[in-house]
Amino acid sequence: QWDPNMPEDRNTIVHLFEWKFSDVADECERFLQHKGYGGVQLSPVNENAIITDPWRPWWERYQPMSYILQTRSGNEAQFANMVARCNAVGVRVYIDIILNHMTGRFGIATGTAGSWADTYARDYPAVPYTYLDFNSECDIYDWNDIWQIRQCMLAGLNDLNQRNEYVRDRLVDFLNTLIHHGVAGFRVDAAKHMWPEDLRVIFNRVNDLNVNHGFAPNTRPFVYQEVISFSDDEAVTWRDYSSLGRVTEFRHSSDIGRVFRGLDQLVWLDSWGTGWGFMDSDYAFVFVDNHDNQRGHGAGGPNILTYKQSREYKMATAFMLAHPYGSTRIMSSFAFDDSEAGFRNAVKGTTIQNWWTNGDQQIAFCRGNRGFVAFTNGGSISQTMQTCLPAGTYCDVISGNLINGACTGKTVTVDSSGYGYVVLNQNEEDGVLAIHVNKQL
Ligand code: QV4
Ligand code: CA
Repeated sequence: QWDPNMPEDRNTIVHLFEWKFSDVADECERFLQHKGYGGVQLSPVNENAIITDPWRPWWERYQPMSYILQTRSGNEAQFANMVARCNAVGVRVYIDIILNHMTGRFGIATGTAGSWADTYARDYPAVPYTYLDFNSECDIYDWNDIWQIRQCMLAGLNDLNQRNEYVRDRLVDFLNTLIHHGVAGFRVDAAKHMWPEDLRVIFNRVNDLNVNHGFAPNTRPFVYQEVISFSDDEAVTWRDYSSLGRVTEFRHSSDIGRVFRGLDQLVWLDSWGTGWGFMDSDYAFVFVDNHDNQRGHGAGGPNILTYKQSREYKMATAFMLAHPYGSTRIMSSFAFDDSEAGFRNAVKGTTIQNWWTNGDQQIAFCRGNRGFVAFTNGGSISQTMQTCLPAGTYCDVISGNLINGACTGKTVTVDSSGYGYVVLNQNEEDGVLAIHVNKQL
């Protein structure tokens, strides 16, 4: 389904890439609940092959050995404890699930739970899977050929056959174990490489979310599928998967990078979303960068912004969270700052109003009568603007925060007609100003 199953006043997932379960639980309790985040995405939690050349790379976690919950992040007991602690403070847990394949092919493999596999023979006794459970031993060389994309080996990884009832049962059992422990949904790795009709059967068979973890009866897991596609002319597009759940919108990642790198003008952001050729907002799962394109893997190329371009990255993240388009995720490498997520929670359910632009690199807009945000990617802003907010003095959550009733950053005083004097100098640390009803002096 398309709803992330978060508490009413929350949204936005934080990807805690490769974090240990005990650290995740601490983070939920100490920071994430207070900063208004709705959930965490974790790296794959089932046993993976131990890769030693190169030594223990991050991507070994994308080479499953079995569905035993034991990885560098912790074991099943630690997993169960973490999910319970996060749910108890209203932070939902989403798991990166690899249904498409098992390991690469390099002879005998040992896993993080001590399991053994013969990767050439495609023998995984810990599941168990044998060669009968896999598709052909072909490589994907033609990315316009749907059959190759789905039935051959992505990056040389042994490709599971999800049409096979035995395989379906193993995958459903795995997902049900995660649901039993209280997860709220799944990031579906390499969804593009599986037939949507097979995924439909698998998702339809998994249990409802666990009511003992605070989910309403009959709640279905949130599903967001990794499908990389930049044009609706490609062999596989978001349309093939949107009836199953949300789909990653990689054009959002690439285009937001272009814009805040200054390769495009902010003025064009008035049609952000379907106006830029993106999929419908209700199906879109969006982010500025992901764990792949942050590392030069996957898609997006040189446009992608990461924490290394800190000013542009922060502005792009602020824009993504200030804009109503899609369901959002940020990376844990992004400095944890409650400002933008608090803004998104405050304006949840409102639309964009009073779009303002100087015609070039400056924009501002209201989110209903609950929030107002201004951006500059060139030149200073210093003028009276319609903020749509009730009269009062508001604390800019970008340059500071409201602490014990005092604002540590800039303030904006709004009159009874909603107008306020907005100052945003081009030499400020962040080219953003954001005020909302929950941060009024
Ligand atoms: C190598 C050769 C192959 C050869 C193979 C033989 O390159 O040509 O056939 O050996 O065994 C690693 C290595 C890769 C190696 C492969 C198999 O990088 O060189 O192949 O293992 O041993 C992550 C990494 C990959 C990594 C993989 C498994 O990004 O580099 O591969 O984990 O460890 C497409 C897809 C999209 C995918 C994206 C990266 O449409 O679905 O590529 N994204 C997801 C994840 C990503 C993950 C995978 C899919 C695979 O987001 O993190 O790949 O689970 O766009
Ligand atoms: Ca496949």
